[in-house]
Parts: sequence; C-alpha cells; structure tokens
Amino acid sequence: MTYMKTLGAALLASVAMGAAATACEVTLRSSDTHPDGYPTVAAVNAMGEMLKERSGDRLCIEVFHSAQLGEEKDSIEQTQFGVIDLNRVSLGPFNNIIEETQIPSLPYIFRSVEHMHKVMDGPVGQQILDAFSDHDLVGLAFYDSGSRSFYNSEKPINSMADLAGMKFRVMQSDMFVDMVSALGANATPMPYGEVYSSIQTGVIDGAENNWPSYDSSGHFEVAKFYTLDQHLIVPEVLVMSKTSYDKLSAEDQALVRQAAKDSVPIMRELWAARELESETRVREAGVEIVTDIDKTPFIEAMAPVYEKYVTSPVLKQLVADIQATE
Ligand code: GTR
Repeated sequence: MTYMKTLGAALLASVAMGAAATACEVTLRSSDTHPDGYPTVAAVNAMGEMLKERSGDRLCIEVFHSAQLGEEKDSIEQTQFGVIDLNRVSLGPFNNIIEETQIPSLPYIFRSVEHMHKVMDGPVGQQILDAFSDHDLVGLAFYDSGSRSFYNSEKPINSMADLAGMKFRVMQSDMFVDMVSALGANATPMPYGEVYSSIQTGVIDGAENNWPSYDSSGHFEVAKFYTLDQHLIVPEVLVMSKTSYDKLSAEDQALVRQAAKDSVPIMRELWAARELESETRVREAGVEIVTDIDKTPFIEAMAPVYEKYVTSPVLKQLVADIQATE
C-alpha cells in the first residue's frame, strides 16, 4: 500500500501546484507490449508519477501500452536509435544482442523467484544492467515475470515425452529455440502479438508463458492445457535509450535512475497480486492444469543448452555466481 500512498501524495502535490505548473518539459515515451493495467505498465506509470513529483513537474513518462510502439524486438531497435526513450521488455529478446542477458534467461538457472530476486538485486544483476551500456542503452531496473510454463491446444503434457514433435512459439531468442529442441519439440520464434491467431489457426500447437500473460493475452482461450514445468524464471528489464539519457542533466539522470529503482517494490507487489488473480481467472475458465510434473528430466535435458551458450569465462563466472547465491 506504499504504492497508493506514493500515488496519493503525487496527486495532491500536482493539484496543489495548479494546472499551470503541470506542463512537462520532457516527456519520456515508454513502450510495453502488455495492456493497460498490467503490472509492468502500472509500475512504469508509478515511476512516472514519482519522477514528475520529484522533478517539480518537469520530467514525465507516457506509457504506450499494448505494443502501440511495436513488438518487442523492433521496439528494442527503436530504443537503441533513440526513437523510443524507455522500454520495458523481457530479457529474452535481448539474448541475441547482449550475451550477458542469456544467463538469467537460462532454463532452470534460478531455484525460485526468491533466488532470482536475490541475484538480480545484487552484483550479478548490476553486471547485467551495466552490459546494456555497450549497446546504446542504459539498464535501469529488473521487474518480475514469475515462471514460464508450456501450454497447448492439443493435450495435457504429463511428462517430457508428451512434448515430442509438438510445435511451440518462443520469444525471439536462439537460446529458447534450442531449449525447446532439447526437450524434443519444435520451436517457432515469433512476436507475442501473433501467438493467439497462430494457435487458433493451428500454425503452432502452443506457447509458453506465466499466469498473467497466459491470462491477459487470451491464449488460455485457444490453448486449454497448461503444464507447470516452470522452465524459465526470466526477469523483465526496464531500459532507456542512451541518446535520450544523454540529453538529461546529471541530476535528472539520477532522478530517472532512482524512480526506476523505487518502482521495483511497487511492481513486485502488483505482480504477486496479479499472479493469483490470473490463476483464478484461468482456472475458472476451465483450463486443464498439470501441476505434478517431474522436472528432473527437463532439467537434465538442458545440459546441451548450457554447453552451447555458457561459453566465455565471463558467462561461466556469472553462472557460478548465480549458483553460489543462497
Ligand atoms: C511476457 C513478457 C513480455 C513478452 C511476452 C512474450 O511474459 O512480460 O515482455 O516477452 O512474455 O512471450 O513475448
């Protein structure tokens, strides 16, 4: 409820200062694939409220939700070019561009969401945020994304063998294509916005995602079998265009960084609530959920993926540091 307090204070402050003081000098345009009200969208909006208040109404954020500024892969390029100022995306679509982002995107790298928080809040997280700076971006913060599991339109998946020959959509990351192949299925990388119709028309059998995305995308309507194998706990990231960042004074850059950091606990609170809500909604819609799946064969099948992607000493050290984090 810190969230409500912060918003309330910001609102009161802007009312007290009157309409004339509310003109923003800089409005940062922020991209998100999710609909309005989704925790990522709400968190960046909350960041915008804090930024506006702390800058005396000079710095504002406008969130363009529902992929209005494009699908994630394209929007990342636009952010690198400085056309989009802020972007909230999964780490997945960064995998082919920034190799450090592959490490927290590795299947079964995290033992739990708590483990992921511990790692991403610490030096490993900072090292990965820093890696964005070689790619015309500034890494600001990590957000939650729960865990991702497979869903499909055909049949319940009770074991790894059931995946054989099936076709799943993955995010646009070569590593995820190899992950699905290692499980005996076929992967098709495609933008998020094309998944619903691709399942509906049978181009693919299914996809994989967390409860809130499975729910808000409506994928559960066309893919009614969900198996909680939880192969990925891949964090989301909020990045800023280096071009946009460099236009700000050092003081304003610090305000942006701090507001992004302060939006993280708000996001986590919203996320936890939304996960439960989405799970309830999807269960009530009659989706068939497999919870008692043996993950051991899934974990063992990932050895070739680790071998192929964890190559350099830097990446090996990141894996070791994650595994050593209690
Ligand atoms: C969601 C994630 C999005 C997007 C989407 C996808 O869980 O929040 O940023 O990556 O998955 O599968 O494309």
